[in-house]
Amino acid sequence: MTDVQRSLVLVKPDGVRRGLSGEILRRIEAKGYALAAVELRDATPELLAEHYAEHEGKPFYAPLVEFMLSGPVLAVVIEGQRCIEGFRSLAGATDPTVAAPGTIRGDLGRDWGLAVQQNLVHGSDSEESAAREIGIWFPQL
Ligand code: DAT
Ligand code: MG
Repeated sequence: MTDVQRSLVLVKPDGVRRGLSGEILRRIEAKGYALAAVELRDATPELLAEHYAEHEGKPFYAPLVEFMLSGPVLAVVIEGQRCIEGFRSLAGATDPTVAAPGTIRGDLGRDWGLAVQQNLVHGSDSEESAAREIGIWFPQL
């Protein structure tokens, strides 16, 4: 039995724009996770419709997709022991205002008047989501 997992991480357009890609990768590597793939990408509406399918129809869906199209994202596949849960813990709560200090969103996330979607990172939330999302962003893996 092994708990080695892969997870899809995205540094969202706010993180790339603010020059935080390196800091976010540093935290991932410092935690002990390996980088299996890293690519600066422009998302597309089609790709985001797949990626955020679970949120379709929610009030924040359209602004979320628009934000994700506002600039390049850094798409990353990480690998390590229980890294799905582990990265969620590194990222912190969805809303940067309440994300704990020590987390990516808590330390680096802005909360002055910006919408919740500008929370720097995405991380898969289950093994099923990770497999699905890695297939969307890195079909060759
Ligand atoms: P997470 O990114 O923590 O997994 P999620 O999957 O529930 O959060 O939502 C996906 C993204 O959508 C999230 O990173 C930011 C945005 N979002 C979620 N809830 C929101 C809300 N109530 N208002 C605005 N944006 C929201
Ligand atoms: Mg999510």
